[in-house]
Amino acid sequence: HSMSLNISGSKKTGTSTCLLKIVRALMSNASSMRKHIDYYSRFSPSPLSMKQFLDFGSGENACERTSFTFLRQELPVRLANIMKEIKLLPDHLLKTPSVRLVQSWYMQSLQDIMEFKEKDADDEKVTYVFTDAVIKIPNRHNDVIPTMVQGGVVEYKETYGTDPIVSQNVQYFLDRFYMNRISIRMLLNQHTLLFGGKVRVNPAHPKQIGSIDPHCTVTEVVRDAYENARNLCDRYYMNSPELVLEEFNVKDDRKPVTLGYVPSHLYHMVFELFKNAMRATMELYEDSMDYPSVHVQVALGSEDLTVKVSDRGGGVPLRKIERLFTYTYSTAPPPSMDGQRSPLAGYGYGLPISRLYARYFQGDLKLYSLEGYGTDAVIYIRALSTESIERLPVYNKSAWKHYKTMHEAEDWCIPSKEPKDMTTFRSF
Ligand code: W6P
Repeated sequence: HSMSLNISGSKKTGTSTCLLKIVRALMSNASSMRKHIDYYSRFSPSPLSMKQFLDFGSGENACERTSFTFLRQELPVRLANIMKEIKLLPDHLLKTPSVRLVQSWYMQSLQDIMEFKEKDADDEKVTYVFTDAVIKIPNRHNDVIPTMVQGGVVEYKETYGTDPIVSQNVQYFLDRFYMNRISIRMLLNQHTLLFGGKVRVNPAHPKQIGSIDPHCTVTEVVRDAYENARNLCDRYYMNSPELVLEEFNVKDDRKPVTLGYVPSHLYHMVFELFKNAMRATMELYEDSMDYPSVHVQVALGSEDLTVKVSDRGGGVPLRKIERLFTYTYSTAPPPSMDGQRSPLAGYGYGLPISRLYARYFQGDLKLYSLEGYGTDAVIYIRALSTESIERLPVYNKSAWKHYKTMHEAEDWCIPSKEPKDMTTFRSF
């Protein structure tokens, strides 16, 4: 803002003075941004519980002013924490164009919010303009995931090969980076949906509190995800496995399982699991006209809500399970029919990101496989809205250590393929 004034206000000065002013403005801007990042990164992010999200957005409680004052502190804290962590990446990675581009997006978004630093929260015009700014931020970051994978994995691999320590650090970083991103988008989205329209109800989902359904019917989301995965499957394989769905509600067996949750997060996870289950099934049974069904069990207990997706697609050996959650492994092109990629293969990092969605509210996503038979994929979600609390990365000494610690030798023996001739030890 001040820069454009400077430029238009210096018409009468020579070109060199004008340029000098621009350069000065840019430099002072960069240094003030550095100060903001240093300042806000010293705060720890404040995790919210599902209950807090719900209480805040319900009835007369919802208040744009309160949301404004919370977000103008919390967004810079979450942005600055992760921006500091980006800077801990190995130098050669930091220098890739992709990582630079992502950094510039974060810088711009932080700057957008810093505009409101000294503004009067009681001025309706201020909160109105803030909400407009909040609406615009997520779009800028739409391509963060493919861009980061491009920079952190593809560009890096091409130039430097695969160092296991670097891969481990990249995995650690991407998990924390994406979790931070999920959390920031959650905050921005809640604010937008609650205050961005004329009324606080989402016309498409009037019973939702922003993106949260206080009574999310789990089987409805499961059926929806199944139908959409099945459509993809039918189009590529000309057939698809059936769904068998069961639910168990410990509290009241006559009532469907519901909970306060973000339906789109649940959908994302279950859709990903269906795609994997269907792909495994179709590729194992190929042209047999009959395919074993995908079984889903939904159970609500006192602590957990569990969703298990079971397929009989032949399973995965234990040794290869971990790599399904690895960003660096899963970007390799998957096996394909007729040279065409299966649409069920997704982007390749669907599983690690689905696990982050599960973990975001203190749940988890695990795979249990019986090689030669099939796979159980299990989503765990906290049943209580007071226990569903955002799980957020924080930039501190202990995070710093993860990047800077010299990884020493393995503290487990390496199994040798050719065991020592045991007769050497014979004492008889
Ligand atoms: C597989 C591999 C997999 C990953 C995730 C979910 C289900 C399945 N089935 O064979």
